[in-house]
Amino acid sequence: MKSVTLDNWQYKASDSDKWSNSKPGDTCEIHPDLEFNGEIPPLFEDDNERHLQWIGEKDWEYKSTFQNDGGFSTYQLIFEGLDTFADVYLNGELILSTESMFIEYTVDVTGKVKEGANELRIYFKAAIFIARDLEKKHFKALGFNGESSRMQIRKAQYHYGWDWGPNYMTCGPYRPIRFIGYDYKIDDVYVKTTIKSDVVDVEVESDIIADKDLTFNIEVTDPDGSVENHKATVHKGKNSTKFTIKDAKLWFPFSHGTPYLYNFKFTLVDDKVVHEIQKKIGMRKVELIQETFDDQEGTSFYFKVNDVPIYSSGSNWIPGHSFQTELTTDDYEKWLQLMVDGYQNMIRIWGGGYYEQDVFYDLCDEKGILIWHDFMFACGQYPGYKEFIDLVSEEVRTQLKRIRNHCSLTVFAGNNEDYQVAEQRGLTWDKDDLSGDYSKTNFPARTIYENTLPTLMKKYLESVPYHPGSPWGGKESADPTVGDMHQWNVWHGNQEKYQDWYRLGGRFVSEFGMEALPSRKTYEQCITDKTELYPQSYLVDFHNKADGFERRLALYVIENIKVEGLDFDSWIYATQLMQSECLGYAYRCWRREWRGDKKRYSSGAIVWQINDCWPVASWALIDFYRRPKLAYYSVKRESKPLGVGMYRNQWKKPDPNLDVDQKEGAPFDYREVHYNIDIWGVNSSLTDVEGELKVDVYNVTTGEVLDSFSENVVMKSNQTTEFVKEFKITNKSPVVVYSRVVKDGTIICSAADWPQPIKYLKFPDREVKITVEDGQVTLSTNKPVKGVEILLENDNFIHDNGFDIFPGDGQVVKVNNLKKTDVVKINYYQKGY
Ligand code: BMA
Repeated sequence: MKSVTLDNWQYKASDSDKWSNSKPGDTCEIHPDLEFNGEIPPLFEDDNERHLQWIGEKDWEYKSTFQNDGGFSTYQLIFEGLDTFADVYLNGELILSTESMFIEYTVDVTGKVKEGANELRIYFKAAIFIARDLEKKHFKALGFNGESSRMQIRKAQYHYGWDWGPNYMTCGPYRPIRFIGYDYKIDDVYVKTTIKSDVVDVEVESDIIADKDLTFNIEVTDPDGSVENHKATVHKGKNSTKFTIKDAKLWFPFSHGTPYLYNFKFTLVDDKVVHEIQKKIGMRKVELIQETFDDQEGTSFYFKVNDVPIYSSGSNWIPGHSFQTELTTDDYEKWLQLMVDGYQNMIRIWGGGYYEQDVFYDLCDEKGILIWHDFMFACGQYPGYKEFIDLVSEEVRTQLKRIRNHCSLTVFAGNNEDYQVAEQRGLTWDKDDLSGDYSKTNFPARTIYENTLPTLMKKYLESVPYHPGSPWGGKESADPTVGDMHQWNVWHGNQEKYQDWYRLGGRFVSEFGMEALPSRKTYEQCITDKTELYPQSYLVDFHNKADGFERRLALYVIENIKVEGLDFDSWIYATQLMQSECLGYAYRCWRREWRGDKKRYSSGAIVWQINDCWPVASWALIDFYRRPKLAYYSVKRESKPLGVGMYRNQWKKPDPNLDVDQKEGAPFDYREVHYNIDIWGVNSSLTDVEGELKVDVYNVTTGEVLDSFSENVVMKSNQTTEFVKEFKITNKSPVVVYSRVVKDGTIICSAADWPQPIKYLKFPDREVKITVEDGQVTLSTNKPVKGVEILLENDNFIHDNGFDIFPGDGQVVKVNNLKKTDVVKINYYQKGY
């Protein structure tokens, strides 16, 4: 077998004769190519997006040549991804017409390919016009984000613009195109594993192309490097080879063990090796547990890996760039390492992007990150006519076959929020109708989510759970007691206070979020007119695509944070501190509800969103240039294997002379408010941890310690342990409660609970001291300090930021590559008091 990946591409507009060289590499998209050659201004700068819409309204052509040295009986061209409507010509002859960006197309070109040089030319039609024609022919779909015709075509939906991304309708051969020649081939290989304690039954399903029996060798290298060989005779078509692996090292997410991988080398042998494939395989069993409770409504929703219940703490992942050909292996490596460094064990590939590049899945396997994978439908009313379902089925068949050997795949969901669109836009959705064919209703895509996709999952990837949508479950998709939910009543919806996250949680919150601006450096990189660098400027606003963002950002900042000023730096800090407080709050409240067997009331918090696809103010924890916002760190602190949680309960004494109904909610109920605190510990490790809980209660304004106590605690493994119930705190002064668990003289986890909202607090006479050494910064303070931000001139990775510090417990923060001589500045909440 010989394989050649096409490169050295050239492109031109269909109405021009001038060919230009594409960016070097084997994959292309038209926008980056035009930018590369200076034919357009930088795509992400200023408001250039507004002036570059014409690119998506044109047809474009690509061409490349490849060499055929001959010598084989069969030749194929494999198109891993063409975006989207393409006519493909081999030496002038039409060999393929495509309609889906998500299908991997294979074309037999035996007899069509010449010996020597061959030319491949691809004509890409402007998808936007085809989608609009389809919409006229079929129906005008309802949805959120992008134009309504997007639902008619199988193209990454965020190309239409989203509430965090620009509208760039690109095209091109965005995934590799391979020319292969062979006599015999392993067409497909699928490793199925069945875990029985430490013995694993392995079945290798292979699909062989050959006209005679051949030898099939499987060389298995275990994580320690020992090698085992298995040999079989295989014939044309499907084959099954079975063996067992003893004392298997099982794959676990990094949060609960080691992500061990085995290397499988498959060789097909005639008189010599004719084809070889290698795959990294993790041995694991994954289950979605939806069981009833003895004492609460609904059902659980959590994952077990190798029988271990897993609390999922993680992020939603949108495409890492508006143009995915721009992403390198190094980018993926760094993004996914940020997940691991932030203790986030689950990443959700959201349905408005694309099936990820191979390297994404490879790295999740390697690093031990669980993947929640949506199918590629988002926020819309999709068609359900036969040709559309056939197209989707082919997409799913080719994609599942490509990725199904990856052990990090944990669950597939049918779509993102399409049930929510159906509910909110009044589509017909008779939940008792389980006929499986809804093509005649105005919610035709139910056929896809409840019939087509589960059938294909059963056929190609039965070992991974399927869930019809995200969110899905219960009487409606927002049901907090069944299935997953997207909690957008903070920010969107009725704009609840984030202090109320506690009652807004559910069994598994797969989306919730809060916006913040990225750092000043990020704006300086994408805005050329420096007079525009202020919070309300046209260009700063242009780099925010969220509906009503001005009102919502202002609402949450003004409700919670004392703003130092409306200059750029103060506003950026205020939005970031607010986002950090808001999201930390959510993780803390919900993780408490992971209460052990039969009491796993809340089992996952997946924040919207970890990344951006261009420089923008969004819900991202980390901006496009990979600069973490403060919220990345608050989520990190709440996701650590060991943690302390606190919740401040408040109540008022009943007054027999007061008609509370009349007063409640009004600003004139002046009864005294009383406070007490619950304190608990969380431990996601698989062993109990003992320590000493130490609690100090400070007057925030004076820094005086008003109360202290300590007690021995045991943090039970893989669940929450309640430590202290309703510890009374004074209401005579604003107090912060600082708790930590100490083991062998070291603080193993800590947290602070501040009076809410923090805008009313005062922080006079703070003295924060900072020492810079190679690799670390040490901070100490005379009185409690909130939201300390370390600021560097360069982008060296800081391991913690935006934290609180207390007298006596200085903070040591690691900073990669920090030199003693580097300039390190700090900022903290109300520093300028
Ligand atoms: C969600 C997502 C996205 C969107 C985000 C923020 O519901 O599924 O569609 O970007 O909200 O509005």
